[in-house]
Amino acid sequence: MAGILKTVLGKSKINLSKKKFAIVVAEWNEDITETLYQGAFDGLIQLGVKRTNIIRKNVPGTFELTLGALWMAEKKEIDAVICLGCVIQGDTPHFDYICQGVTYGITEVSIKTRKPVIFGVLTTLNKKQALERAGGKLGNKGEEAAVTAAKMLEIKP
Ligand code: DLZ
Repeated sequence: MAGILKTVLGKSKINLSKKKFAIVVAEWNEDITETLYQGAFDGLIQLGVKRTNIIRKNVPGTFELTLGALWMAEKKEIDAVICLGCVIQGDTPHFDYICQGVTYGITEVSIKTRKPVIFGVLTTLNKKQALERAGGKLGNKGEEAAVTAAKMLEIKP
């Protein structure tokens, strides 16, 4: 178990057994985003979330995470949304547009719906950096996203 999850499990007071989470997953760079999904899913389970209270929604690419997140966050029964994607820099400025679009988009969904919408998007210069953050030497950012979602529900007024 990763350090961050252990720390949260040790301190957390919130009972997550009745909380419902949506995980929105981009299909671009699928090998990476599947690992992020596994990290987020396993993290939520270890934090006490019921398997049946985790709803997965796939979208084509990271750019579409915004609308996928909005669809999920607008559902009354969903308490928090986790967005997972991986954008790897190429030869054109496409990377910047996708990253900027999804960053603003997810922020807006969160503010509009007043629900935690977590930014679990890797924005890396190459595949090696992505692999390091998807179950590699730098942990699994999907698991960190799950912890962040749980923390936000804990501090929600
Ligand atoms: C087009 C595109 C490119 C070039 N690179 C990525 C990427 O690295 N990661 C990712 O998640 N999506 C990429 N996409 C697809 C866009 O997110 C989006 O699906 C398309 O531009 C269609 O709106």
